[in-house]
This record gives sequence, C-alpha cells and structure tokens, in this order.
Amino acid sequence: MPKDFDVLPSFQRGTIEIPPIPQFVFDRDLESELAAGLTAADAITLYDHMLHVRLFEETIVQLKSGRYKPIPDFRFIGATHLSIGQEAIAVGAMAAINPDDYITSTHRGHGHSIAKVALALETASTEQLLGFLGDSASKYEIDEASRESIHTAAMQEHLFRTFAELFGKEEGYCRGRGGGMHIADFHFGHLGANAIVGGSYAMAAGAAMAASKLKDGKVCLSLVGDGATNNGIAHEAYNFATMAQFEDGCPVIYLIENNQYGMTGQQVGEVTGTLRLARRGAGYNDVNMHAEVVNGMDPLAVRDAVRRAAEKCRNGEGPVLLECLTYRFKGHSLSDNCEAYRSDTEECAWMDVDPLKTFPEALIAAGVLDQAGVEQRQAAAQARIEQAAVAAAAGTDPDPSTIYEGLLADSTSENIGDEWKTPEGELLSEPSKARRDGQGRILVRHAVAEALMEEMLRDRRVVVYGEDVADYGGAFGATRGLIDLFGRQRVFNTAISEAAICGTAAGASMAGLRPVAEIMYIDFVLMAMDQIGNQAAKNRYMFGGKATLPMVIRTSVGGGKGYAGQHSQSLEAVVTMFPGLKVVAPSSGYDLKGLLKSAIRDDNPVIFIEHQHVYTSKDAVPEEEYTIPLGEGKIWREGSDITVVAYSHMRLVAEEAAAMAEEQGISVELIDPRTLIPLDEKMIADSVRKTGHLLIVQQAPATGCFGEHIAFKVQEACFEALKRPVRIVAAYDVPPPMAAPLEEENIPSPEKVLRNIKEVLGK
Ligand SMILES: Cc1ncc(C[n+]2csc(CCOP(=O)(O)OP(=O)(O)O)c2C)c(N)n1
Ligand SMILES: [Mg+2]
Repeated sequence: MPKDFDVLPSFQRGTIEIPPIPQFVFDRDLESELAAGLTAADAITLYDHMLHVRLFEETIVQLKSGRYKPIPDFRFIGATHLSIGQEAIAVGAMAAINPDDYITSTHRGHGHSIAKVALALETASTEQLLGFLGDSASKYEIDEASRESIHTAAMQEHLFRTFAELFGKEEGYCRGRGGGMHIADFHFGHLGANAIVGGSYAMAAGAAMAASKLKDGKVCLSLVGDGATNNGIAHEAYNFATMAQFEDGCPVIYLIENNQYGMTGQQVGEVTGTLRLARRGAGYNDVNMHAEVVNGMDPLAVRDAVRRAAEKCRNGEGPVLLECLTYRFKGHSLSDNCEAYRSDTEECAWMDVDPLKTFPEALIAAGVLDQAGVEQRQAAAQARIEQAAVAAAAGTDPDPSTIYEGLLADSTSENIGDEWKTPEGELLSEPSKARRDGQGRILVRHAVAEALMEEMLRDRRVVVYGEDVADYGGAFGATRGLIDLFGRQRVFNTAISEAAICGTAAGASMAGLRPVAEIMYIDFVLMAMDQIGNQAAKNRYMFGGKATLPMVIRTSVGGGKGYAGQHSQSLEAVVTMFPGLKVVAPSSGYDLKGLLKSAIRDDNPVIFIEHQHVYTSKDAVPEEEYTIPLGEGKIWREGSDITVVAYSHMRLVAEEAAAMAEEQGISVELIDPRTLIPLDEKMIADSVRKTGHLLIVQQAPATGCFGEHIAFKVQEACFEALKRPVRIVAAYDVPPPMAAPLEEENIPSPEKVLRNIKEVLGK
C-alpha cells in the first residue's frame, strides 16, 4: 500500500526550530470568568467538589490515626496516598471534559475519582442518575419527580462507594478488590487508577486511539505524576500517541500533576535535567504536543487549559501535554512526614496558594458567596462525607467464597451477528483465501492471516498492529496482505515499543476496540511485562469484574535457528503465571486458525503463542468457518502405555518420538493441551488414569516451567494412578546457546523424547 511520502536524502544546513512552550497563559480571575460566562452556580460547584476531595482525604488522615470520632472503632488499612493541596487539578480538569470522556488515574487518585464522577453527575440526566444509583436508590429518600433529589442521592452514593472501596467493602466501586489505589468507575469513563507509577500511560493512548477509530468523539484525560514522566512507558506512550500516521490525531491529554516530588526525589534540580516537564513535548512532534505549563493551584486555569486541550483533541489535533504545577501538603503517604527532604519555607509558600484557601476568598471577593455562605458549604460537604464514611464502615465484607468472582469474563463476541460487520465499501480489495494444495493444505502462517482476515471482516472493531505488520506483513509474513484489504486505519505499524503495543491494546480493548497486537518474538514480551502482567491481566479483577478486555497479543517462539539467548526462548511460563490472562500455544495450522478466531472473540486478554517452525509447516485448513474453543486439549494419538503431553512445536517432536516408540511396541497417548490457560486438566488426568505414566515435553528450560504446573495438576488429580514418577523433557537451565551442537543438545529432539519415554516406563 503506498505511503504518503518518500524518505529522500536531505542534508541542508540549518537549525531545528522548536516553537516556544507557553507557561501560565491563563490570565483571568474568577470575576472575569464570571463575566465571560461562568455561572455563580458553576463556581460554587467547583468549590463544593474541591471541598469533597479535601474533606474526604482529611477523614482518611483521622481514620488512619484512629481518631475519627464518628466511627471510633474502625480500623483503616490500606494505602494512604493523599492529594491534599492538589484538588484544583482534579476538579478543574474534570469540569472541562464530558461525562463520558475517559480518564486514567494514579495511586494518588481519590481526588480524580471523586471529581470525575461528581462532575459527571452534575450534568447527568435523571435517567443516567437513576442508572448510576441502580438498586442503591432504595437506600435514599428520593422524590422521583425532582432531579435535585435524585442528584443528591447519587452524589451521596458516589461518596459512599468511594469510601466503601477504600474500606474493602462489597459495595465499593470495585467490590473491594481494588481499594484506594485501584478505583475505577465504568459508568462515567474512569478506566482506573494505577499503582504502578506510569502504568496507565499506554492504556490512555490506547483508549484514545479506540475513541478516534470508533469515532465516538471521546477524549482520554490521563493524569500522571511528575515521577511517572521519567518511566520508559511515558516515552513510549508519547511516541505512540504522536505517530504521524494517526491522521486524526490521538485524542489523549497527558496531564502531569507536578507536585514537585516522586516519592521523595525532587523533579527540579535532582532527578531530572529540566525545569519544566512540558519541555518534553518537543521531543515527540513538531508542535511540542501542544505542551504548556499551567498553574495547578487554580481550578480555573486548569479548567481552561484542559478545555482547550479537549477541544484540540476533538478537532483531530491531539495529543496534548499539560504540566500543572502543584504541591502535596502531606507526605507521600501518611508514613512520610516530609522532614527528610523538604523545608518549612517551601511548604509554607505552597500553602499560601492552597486552592481551598484562595478559591473561597475569590468567591467572596466576587460576591458569589459571603463568609457565612462559605462556611455553610463547608459544613454541608463535611456532613455528606461523614454520612458516607459511617455508612461505608457498616458495609458488607466480601464473602471469601467469592474470591474468583470478576477474574474472567464469560462472554464472547460470538453472537454479534452483522452489527459490526465491515461494510464492503470499506474494503480496498477483494478478500481472498490462501490457495490450498491437493490435500487442502496451506502454510501455517497463511492460516494466521486468514483467521485475522475473517475476524476483521466479521467485526470492524478488530484492528491489527505491531512492529512491521503493515506493508511488510510481519517478520514471519503472518499478517501479509491484510493492509491491502483493510488499509492503514486497521492494520498499522508501531514503533519498536513493546510496552506501548501491549498497553495500548489493553486500553483500546477497554474502550471498545478488539485489538490484535503482535510482539515479534516472545523474548520481547519481557519489555512489556508491566503492561501484560500488571495491567491487562489485572484490570478486570481489580476493578471488581467491571472492565472487559477483549484483546489478543500474538507472539512467536523461535529456537533451532542459531539466534541464541534473546531470540529463542520459550517464555510461556512468564505469562501463564498471571491470573486474568488466557494463554494459547497451538501446534498445527488447523488448530491455530480455529483457536485464533476464538481468542479474538473472547472477552478476555489472550496471549497467543505461535511457533516459527510451525509457521513454515503445512496443514489442512478448511476454508469454511470454524472455531475451536479455548480450554480444550486434543488427543493426537491414542495409546495405552504412557501419556505424553506436548504443546506448540514440541507436539511435532513428540509425534515423531511416539511413532518411533510404536515401532518398538510402546503405545503412546499424545495430548496437546493447545490452551495452557485454561488447561484441559481433565483430558490429561483421564489419560494418565488409563496409562499410569506421564511425560511432558517442552522447549522451555526445566526450572519454574509450565510443565511443572502440568505435573503438579496431574499428581493432584490422580496421584494414585501414577505407576512411576512424572518426568519433564525440557531444555537445560541455560539461556539458549548459539552454536549448533549446543543448541541441538538444548532443544528436546525426538530421540531424546523416545529415550525418556522408555525410561519413564522402566525400559
Ligand atoms: C513502577 C513503580 N515504581 C515505584 C513505585 C513506588 N512509588 C509509588 S508512588 C511513587 C512516587 C510517584 O511519583 P509521582 O509520579 O510524581 O506521583 P506522586 O506520588 O507525586 O503523586 C513511587 C516511587 C511504584 N508504585 N511503581
Ligand atoms: Mg509527584
């Protein structure tokens, strides 16, 4: 597919001109904002919600100390990362976006969460308010005819759910699974707070990308700390979001809450080389990501900046980078009293510009409220907070028997019918399937492309991206041809940026796309482990079973090609260890196509492990529609003496060994689990009950491997059926070596498998 421009040699002398980055452009005060259209009621709303955030967190201070009088016996556990001092950002920003816009938040996110929902409730319709309240509506005395009455109840319920989450209660936003550092609320686009510093950077870009591709007009506001901006994922996400090929921009606003410190490391003068983090925007595109520096102690300035940013994003000019200067008045958490690393002078100077001091002063100066009015707002907010805290403390403790609830979605996109079908008019060429040989066989890598093509035709939410997957068709040709059919909107290259690839897939999947991302070699998933293990795997459970992540990460395993330590590993055990992921490792073209289609339709994150030796083999693959359910193994060969379990390429190796064994009078039952998670434990155990012997064959090294898990599950299920110890044929506990004799020794061969079959049988 032709690109818009060629990269021609050009060696013109000159300088790179970087446009200036504006600072503190907002030059209005409350009075001029009122004159320009802000209503007095809106101004009071800003104040009210800043109060809610402040008083909520001051309550936590008291709860932690055990001196909160309304619930004196309550024992508060969990993290205490308070944002006292930073309220102007949370409230100013949320007042500037739409109720259904997305946000991502941080470990210091109570304010974001309180403000996001509170501001959304302000403009929500009666129907939306009732929808938000759900069954909880019955707890409140509501006059159904009065929106105000319903709104009051919804706001109270919101504060209650927030406390309840912090208290680990079933009624909490995430059913007590997430706690204060992992609050999310999917009614109003809160995609989750993140306790991994920088952890949501890529997910925010992914959610924004989804909004852009689905053309739903949403933006994603991603709140990040100053400390987070130095993490690798920040840079990968900035680059991802600014890719020139996103012609409609990527509607993400990165709002850095620069409270001057990471935990204790100081941004200016210590852990970075720059005075302003907004300057980093200059590194990513020629408009500096529209970066600017904002007074984060002024809710009106933040509101103004985020408004302009959101408008830019909606106009297709995103992303935007805002640095809001602020300060946390408390320590990093309540176990930090700040003495070790900051001065009284500094603290006092910032407290002078405390928004909870300056904003009510401005309200009084502008005649919006008088002193009594301010005090009345404070007292009313305090009463709401107290009522919510007391009610939440009396909430329901989760029943331990529900511990698995919310881990995996049991839904798929199986029954979507034609709703999301790709319209023919959107196709750039005629869809065609791979040409079969006389036995109906195709190369396995063609089976990958065929599965992708079929699923992309069936569902326009399926997008394919990764390194080199577009014009080139992927390092192994598995995506070749897709771009000619679907265009660059749905098949696109990314930078070499594994964490961004996986993290954006997670974010995009939470925002309505069904991404299929490619990681060239499984060795490189280690670059993306936070995104896979801490984000994609956990988001559903941590957020109380409310998030759905229909995403697939396809990756390949090498080995046997002399590529050595970093291109030949079998790292399946690195991904099977995270509850919340499904893991598939097919060994034939037929299985691969059917399983990949199921993986794409599954509503859970699936790691789909292909094998480079399998790609180049041929297999009979029907052209007709079929899928294979995840979690079902396959018996490749029935036998009675020994069960051999092998997956991915090792199934083919084991097959050869089984054929040799048969010639020697040994009957092998060969099982390919196909899906590692969930594992078809029953099929394996039933077989072992029949044969009494088990050999597991894998390409990965022995220690800490997935084979050990299979062995454990078998002894758990049918120890009594085992006549001899289980054995695992594995690679040695070394990084894959390059030299051919070493590599051949390292990867299990049919001969080695046969030898082990005989040894297990005592022959
Ligand atoms: C990847 C990672 N490294 C370290 C930590 C420990 N930690 C938690 S919060 C924090 C400071 C984060 O600083 P910043 O991004 O500025 O946010 P702030 O706490 O100032 O709001 C650190 C180091 C973590 N949670 N995640
Ligand atoms: Mg900070």
